[in-house]
Amino acid sequence: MECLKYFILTAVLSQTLAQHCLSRDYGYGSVVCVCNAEHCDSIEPITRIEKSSYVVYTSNKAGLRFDKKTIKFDDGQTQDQNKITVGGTVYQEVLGFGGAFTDSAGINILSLNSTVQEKLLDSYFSDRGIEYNLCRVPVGGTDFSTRRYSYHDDAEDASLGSFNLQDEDYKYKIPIVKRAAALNKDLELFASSWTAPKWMKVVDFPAGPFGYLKEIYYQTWAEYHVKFLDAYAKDNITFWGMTTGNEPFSGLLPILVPSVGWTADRQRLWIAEHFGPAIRNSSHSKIKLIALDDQRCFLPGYVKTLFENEAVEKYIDGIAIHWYADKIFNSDRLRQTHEAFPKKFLLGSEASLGALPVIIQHVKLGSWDRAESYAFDIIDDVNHYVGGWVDWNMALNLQGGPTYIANYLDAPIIVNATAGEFYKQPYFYVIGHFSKFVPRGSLRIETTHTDKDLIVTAFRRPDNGTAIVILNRTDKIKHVTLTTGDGRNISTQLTKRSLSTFLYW
Ligand SMILES: *[C@@H]1O[C@H](CO)[C@@H](O)[C@H](O)[C@H]1NC(C)=O
Ligand SMILES: *[C@@H]1O[C@H](CO)[C@@H](O)[C@H](O)[C@H]1NC(C)=O
Ligand SMILES: *[C@@H]1O[C@H](CO)[C@@H](O)[C@H](O)[C@H]1NC(C)=O
Ligand SMILES: *[C@@H]1O[C@H](CO)[C@@H](O)[C@H](O)[C@H]1NC(C)=O
Ligand SMILES: *[C@@H]1O[C@H](CO)[C@@H](O)[C@H](O)[C@H]1NC(C)=O
Ligand SMILES: *[C@@H]1O[C@H](CO)[C@@H](O)[C@H](O)[C@H]1NC(C)=O
Ligand SMILES: *[C@H]1O[C@H](CO)[C@@H](O)[C@H](O)[C@H]1NC(C)=O
Repeated sequence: MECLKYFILTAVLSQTLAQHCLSRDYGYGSVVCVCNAEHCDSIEPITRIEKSSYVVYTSNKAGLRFDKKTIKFDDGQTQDQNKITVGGTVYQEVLGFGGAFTDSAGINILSLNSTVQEKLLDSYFSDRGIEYNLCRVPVGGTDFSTRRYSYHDDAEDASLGSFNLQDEDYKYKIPIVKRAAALNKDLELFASSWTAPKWMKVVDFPAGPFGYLKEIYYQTWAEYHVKFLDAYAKDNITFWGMTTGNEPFSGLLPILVPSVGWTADRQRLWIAEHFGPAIRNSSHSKIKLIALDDQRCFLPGYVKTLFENEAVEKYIDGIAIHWYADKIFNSDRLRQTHEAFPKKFLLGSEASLGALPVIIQHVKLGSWDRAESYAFDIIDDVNHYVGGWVDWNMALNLQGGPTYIANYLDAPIIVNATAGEFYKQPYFYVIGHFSKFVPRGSLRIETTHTDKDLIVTAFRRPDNGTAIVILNRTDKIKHVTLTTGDGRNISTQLTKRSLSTFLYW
């Protein structure tokens, strides 16, 4: 009898645990969740609950991951404590959240067996995962490839007669994009180019201060982008958006990242006379064209220069920004940009952790500090008109690669191919606190709060639910009262070093 009880209990426990984090501590402050062929944590699809209750999901340094509690709203008077109110002004629309289908991400995903690959893709895309719905696809190779390449390397030919997708597209990008799209029907994609073929560029060694285009190839480079869209369309992959190219400023610096360098006034000419007309005259004329795709520090100056040209202003739908200089240049630049160009959306198109030269340790398994830096940046961005936030490599190896220029980085999922397992970093959950709960088409809504230690944002979902995300970076428990737009109260404690998403209808 005792024995039977034991077996039933174990069976029941293993059923429940099947969805929970199998945690492992590598000594960097918090834990990773281990996924392998037998086990991977998951999160239930979101379902609407009755008006008398709310749900709160918490992840924290102590090791909670999407810990879910359903609680009744307070009845009657609330205590006098820190107050958060939700509702009032309605701001920008949400475009989506996601990561990038780099060659390196594909290589790492495919280094696992198919059972584990499915778990990884489910974790990112399915309704038992964090439901990524806006992802970036590089046009050709990036520094997260195993070689430098473009789609027309062999011959100088302005007609692009031998333009061809490469093995990397057929192995690491197209099939994985399709599997992801099958898991989330709302997945949308945007494309960004890195480098042009060498022959289109003025000088090309190593990438460097001469990485800009020869003017005779301005039209060719525009048509190259159309050919990319055509080639993917043949494989039934269509794009919601395309940027004017990754990091135009990197192409002016002596760094190895494969790039095309642009000053704002040269790029303005290229967009007005070549890129804009080529795309809008193609069968991809409805695609969103997105300018900048570079650091916040170029705002608002760079786009002001671009939009001095009316044609450019007409062609460009939005502005993409990278996060690498966010600690130095504050988010007021986003507000200024929004106020100057209120019709242009803002999109966070790249972020990653563990970059040189500041940090030598690229991959830090279980770092909560890194998770908090993402949480802060996402909230700070969305509170300054940014409509979407897209991370970089979806999966890297234990070293933070592969990358042919040794530009190793961290990633939300780190793959250990020898063990046949992968590790979900704390910041996988941080992005999930937004991507899972804030669908495309949600609207950011006003919040006010009295405790300046807390970092807060809120959204009205398309199903009229409200999602509120609160970051508690302090080492203190915070007692707060949250009042909804229609006067319901939540008295709650926020655990220290935590990120919580509150949901109610
Ligand atoms: C919420 O709290 C306020 C302030 O204590 C109170 O006036 C109000 O009646 C409460 N709302 C509900 C629905 O209990
Ligand atoms: C993947 O590997 C695990 C053990 O490492 C094994 O149990 C599972 O059957 C494998 N799946 C496939 C599809 O090979
Ligand atoms: C694209 O989709 C069409 C229609 O569903 C299908 O017939 C065709 O085989 C697909 N092509 C590729 C390359 O997947
Ligand atoms: C199509 O191309 C022509 C010729 O380059 C250009 O004048 C026209 O503006 C383009 N159309 C659009 C919608 O950009
Ligand atoms: C990766 O897996 C191998 C083989 O199981 C193991 O020896 C190694 O410690 C693992 N690395 C990490 C960081 O867990
Ligand atoms: C959301 O609320 C609006 C007005 O309050 C209503 O018209 C709409 O049908 C609601 N949508 C859903 C999905 O409940
Ligand atoms: C903030 O930290 C305190 C202390 O651990 C905790 O009680 C509180 O629930 C946290 N707040 C949130 C929103 O998680």
